[in-house]
Amino acid sequence: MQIETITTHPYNDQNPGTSGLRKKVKVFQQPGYLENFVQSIFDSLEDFAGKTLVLGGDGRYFNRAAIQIIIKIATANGFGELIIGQGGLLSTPAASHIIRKYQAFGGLILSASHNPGGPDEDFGIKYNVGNGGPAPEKDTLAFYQRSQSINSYKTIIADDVDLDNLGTRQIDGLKITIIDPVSDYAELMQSIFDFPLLKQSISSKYITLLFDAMHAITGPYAKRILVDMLGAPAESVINAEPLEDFGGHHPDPNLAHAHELAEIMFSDHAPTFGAASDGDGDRNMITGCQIFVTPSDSLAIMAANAQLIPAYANGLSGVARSMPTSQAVDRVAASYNIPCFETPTGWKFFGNLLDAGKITLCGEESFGTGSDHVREKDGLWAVLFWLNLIARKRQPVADIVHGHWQKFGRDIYCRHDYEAVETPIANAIVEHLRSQLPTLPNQTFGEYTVKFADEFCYEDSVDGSISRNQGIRIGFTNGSRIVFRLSGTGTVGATLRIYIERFEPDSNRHNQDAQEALAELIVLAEQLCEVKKRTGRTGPDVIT
Ligand code: VG1
Ligand code: CO
Repeated sequence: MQIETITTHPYNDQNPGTSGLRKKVKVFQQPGYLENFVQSIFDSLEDFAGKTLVLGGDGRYFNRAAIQIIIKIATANGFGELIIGQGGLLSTPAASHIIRKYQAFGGLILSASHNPGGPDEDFGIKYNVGNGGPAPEKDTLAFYQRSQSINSYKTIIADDVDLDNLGTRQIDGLKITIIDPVSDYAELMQSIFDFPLLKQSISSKYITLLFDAMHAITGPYAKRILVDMLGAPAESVINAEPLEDFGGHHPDPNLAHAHELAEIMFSDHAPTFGAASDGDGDRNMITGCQIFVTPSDSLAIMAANAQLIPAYANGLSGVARSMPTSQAVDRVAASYNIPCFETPTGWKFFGNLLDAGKITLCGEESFGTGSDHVREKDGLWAVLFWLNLIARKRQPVADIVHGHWQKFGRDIYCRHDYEAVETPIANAIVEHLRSQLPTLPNQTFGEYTVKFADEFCYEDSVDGSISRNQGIRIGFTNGSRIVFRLSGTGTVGATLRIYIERFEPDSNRHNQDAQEALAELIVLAEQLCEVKKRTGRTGPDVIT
């Protein structure tokens, strides 16, 4: 094997965000850019010589080229085996499972998730550790610090590796195994859910379904599991072919971007169940005939009914949600007398709690739910969970949701995103909010009195690590909240996210439109942060 050391110069912008390093493809294509970041990761890790690295991505533009580059750098740095998804493909949850199942040292996942793809769009890379989960903050900080002083990377001179033929081959002492990206994951799903019941419910047409893969990674997974294994008709999976540019759309499963699915689910020929997933397969959107389930409600409903699912029949050890996620799951945890943790945004904060067995289920308002079966959020798992619930409860989605609200009350919830705001303006908004924190408590705005106003600081109960500045929270005496934070996944300017919620115990008022029910808090949020005034915009770019 001929190892080469290539001289390079550092780039100053390789600080991973909420979920890895995400930049425009053109940024990643700069000489040495990807190479520097990968070498910085390897330079920050210890004791991996001869060990296994898992490699795969969501198939977006630059995926294949990046994989070839990484194979060579990983080889030169001394890994002993690479496990790669066929065609360079692995969904994020499948990659997490494969790292765990084959006891790999770690993995590199290539994705910018729900961000658009193509030569002028986004690319991303993140490192997952041996538990299958995203590298914790101390690691991502080390990667960034190393990237600021890196001056060379190691690679080998070799031909590109054939990514398309399954099997194991030896290249200069290195073992490369190309695996089917779906098989191990499908087997895992079969071990969690009641496949015979699902098959029966689908073949009897009690459940009719539509899954929108959004031309992203879950197409092959959904076809194998929903169609081949569970017997759903082939046309149940739409936009099933992964495309490098996701067909020109945002592979973001919400009502705005999964509009093809949304239109059908709110039409008079809607199936009983509809769902979508994102670019890398870790997000999920759940809908039923004429109803959209907010991700926060979905998490709460899953927690409340988990015992109906074979893998969770013995109950949950605890649950967790990210801070901006609604408090719906907290009510379930309180009523079941199990712990509920509040973590910062991003899946990396759930890893320790899952590893320590403190939680079984967790989720985020951003269309993410998962459990201890992997260490990432998992889109198709959530879909199968809901299908299994419908089949067991023999109730349509709308009845399940309304029944849940009746029992626990409804946490009416929405998120407003102002995208690509000029960074100095966004920073000034945050500063402006920060400056008000000391004087907000006890102030009254209409029917809302501020109970607390702070910047969320998280102390990990397992390793004691502290993460500061994780979003601005304003809580009211009646349990309502407004949360503000800047996105850590965007690639253009800054995105301001405003999360708004209000608890409605009265079941006569559960069927309100969220925007109407939250109107007063929405006005108050603007009064506090002045995003419209400061940007000259008239409203948010995306409402979820
Ligand atoms: C967003 C979501 C966050 C999620 C993250 C990664 O981050 O808000 O909840 O964990 O995306 O999801 P941010 O920093 O932009 O708010 V994915 O599907 O992009 O891996
Ligand atoms: Co994703």
